[in-house]
Amino acid sequence: MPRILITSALPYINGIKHLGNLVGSMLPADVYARFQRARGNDVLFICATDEHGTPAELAARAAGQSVERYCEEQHEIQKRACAEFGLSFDHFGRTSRLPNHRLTQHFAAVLEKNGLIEERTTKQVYSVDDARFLPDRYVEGTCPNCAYEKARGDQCDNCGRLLDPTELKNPYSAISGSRRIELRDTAHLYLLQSKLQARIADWVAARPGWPQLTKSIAQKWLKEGLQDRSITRDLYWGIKVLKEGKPRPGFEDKVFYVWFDAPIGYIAATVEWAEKTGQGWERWWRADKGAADVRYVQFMGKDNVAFHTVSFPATLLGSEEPWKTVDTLKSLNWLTWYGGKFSTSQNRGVFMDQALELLPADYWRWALMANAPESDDASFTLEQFAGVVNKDLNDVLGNFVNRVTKFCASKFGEKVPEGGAYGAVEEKLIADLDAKIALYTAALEVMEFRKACAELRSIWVAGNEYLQIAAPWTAFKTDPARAAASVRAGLNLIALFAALSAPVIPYTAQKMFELLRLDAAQEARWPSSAKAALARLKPGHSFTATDPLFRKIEETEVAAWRERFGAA
Ligand code: B3M
Ligand code: ZN
Repeated sequence: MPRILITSALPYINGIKHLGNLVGSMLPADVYARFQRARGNDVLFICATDEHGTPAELAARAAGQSVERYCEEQHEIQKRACAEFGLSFDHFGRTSRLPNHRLTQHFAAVLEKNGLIEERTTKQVYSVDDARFLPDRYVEGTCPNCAYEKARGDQCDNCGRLLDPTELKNPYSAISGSRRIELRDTAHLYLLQSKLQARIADWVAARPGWPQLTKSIAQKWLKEGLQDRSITRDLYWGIKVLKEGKPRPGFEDKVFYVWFDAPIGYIAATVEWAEKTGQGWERWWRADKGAADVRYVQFMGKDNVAFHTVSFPATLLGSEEPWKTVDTLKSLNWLTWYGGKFSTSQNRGVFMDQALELLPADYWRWALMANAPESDDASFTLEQFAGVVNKDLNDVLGNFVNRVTKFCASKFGEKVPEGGAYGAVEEKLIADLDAKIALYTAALEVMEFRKACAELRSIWVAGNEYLQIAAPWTAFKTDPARAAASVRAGLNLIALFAALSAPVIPYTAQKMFELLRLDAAQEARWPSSAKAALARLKPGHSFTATDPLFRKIEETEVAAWRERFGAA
């Protein structure tokens, strides 16, 4: 059985994620994981919260909590929201747990042994009043590029430029606001990525199948030439820096940089999963322990691609140990909120917990995946969301299920009717469906989700068209056997639609199986032939006609949500 390892970019711990983050990595990864499981593959789907770095410390401080407590609480909040969205992780770990400490320290040690880590003393921003160095976001000031006055030490939010804290003009401490800032000498560990240039270039070249967005980002970084980068920070919260198993002299108040330990977190979260389930983790990660035939697929937003095509591979390849590296990397563009940024502080956009207060997960899952920001950035608007839900889910899928079950219940009772045989209309339906299922399957296989959703929608449409042509309500008066055959086809289509829709709208698929009194776990197998699918339910099989699967979104609701979420 083919084995597929799937990881989603690890959501940062500082607060619940918005719809853009969700569709940027976790949701498409889930759709893909569900699809591959239904195909009968052995899937391991791993995610975790990314908990180190200055944003975690600053957010904890703002919340008046210790950073340990803050991360623990936020992890639980995110974990719950992910579960409620149906994200089917085999494990949702934490980068602050012990396995990640061990592995991160292990990698640093072997990289150093291989001559790829060097201690360098450089000038860093120091706050006299806070009596500490100010890494990354701990310092703010004027952007050297665009003169924005509240640029952060690691990046300017106005022009997007990545910064080094020492580049800021008029710097001040983000902790105390103090402007008594000096540059002082301090030592840090540098990963000598420049030595790995050829190695990484060869490795990238050996992966020609990468999607275009991924390839172009990797090529851009390689072309600019890999820079040595500092992998430690003057921070309290993080993974301690060791030398031969003991605190490294001069590094007692330092920890590893969050982007060094975060991707190692994929492996560490797999170790957590293994500890939880009693299974082996090495067969997923070590080529010498059976992982050579694992296919590893990563999902992430485009801003994370460089870290996964260059930095993390540098860690893995530089170790000279047989670690599994990524085979296919699916990257997504931005989903915007009415063309702008989602923002907690400015109250713009819907966040994961709020979304589920408004409507069930599948409404969002469908709208987000059908409009996934693949070829370009895409804008999310509540108007478009309501339109997609009302049309695709209500008018097309929901209506189909409702019509078939209600009509059958009223004319034949709540069981699959007997009599009649499939004829030319059904032959055509089957041929039509086989072609569409093949296209849908192929789109999911190459992770083109917008296209996949369009194919799935057209499969639902084909069901409605069939019903229009077969018109059992008319046939019933003159030829009840013909009506029985088409209702039987209709009920079987519900089961087929459920199996095909399950990766995208799993809760609805479950309801569809339940109304047909089928065991969702057994039926979830990927349909290979429409003909077999249409013969699945035998005459006499009972079902339960239920309420509509979806409800429409009213204009008044859209208006109220616009107000609440800052769309106006
Ligand atoms: N935490 C993504 C972010 O929060 C970052 C991903 C890490 S993946 C190893 O922007
Ligand atoms: Zn700027």
